[in-house]
Amino acid sequence: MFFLRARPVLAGAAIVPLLVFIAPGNSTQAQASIIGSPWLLRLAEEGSCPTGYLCLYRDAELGGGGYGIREGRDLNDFRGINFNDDMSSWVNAASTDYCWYPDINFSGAARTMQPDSWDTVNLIEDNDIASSIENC
Ligand SMILES: [Ca+2]
Ligand SMILES: [Ca+2]
Repeated sequence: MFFLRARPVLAGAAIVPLLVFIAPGNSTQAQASIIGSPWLLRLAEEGSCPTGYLCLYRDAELGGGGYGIREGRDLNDFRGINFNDDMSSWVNAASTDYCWYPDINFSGAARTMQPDSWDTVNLIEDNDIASSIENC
């Protein structure tokens, strides 16, 4: 006998927090130095990007969660936030240019992310290789 599985119903009243400040005390030492800093947001699964932040997402179409880095801050090594070679889309809601790099410590060919722009699907050759970002 077959049963049709009901589609999950999204409760209209349920409000999913778009942003969650990273609580201190998470896992590794490497993360501990960054986690808890108000300039680094953990983005929810279906997060939007707040003004003044550069947002990096794990999946295409700004999905999969990720991180928001407050304008003016750099991240030289994504391994420290368990995000190395994961980025598949981004939004630059900051007011300055940001660059991302395929290697840590701002190495490799820079890709520019202009203010008020986004890339919902990284090019195949750019997918899942980003390892650092900086104001540029
Ligand atoms: Ca990815
Ligand atoms: Ca890389």
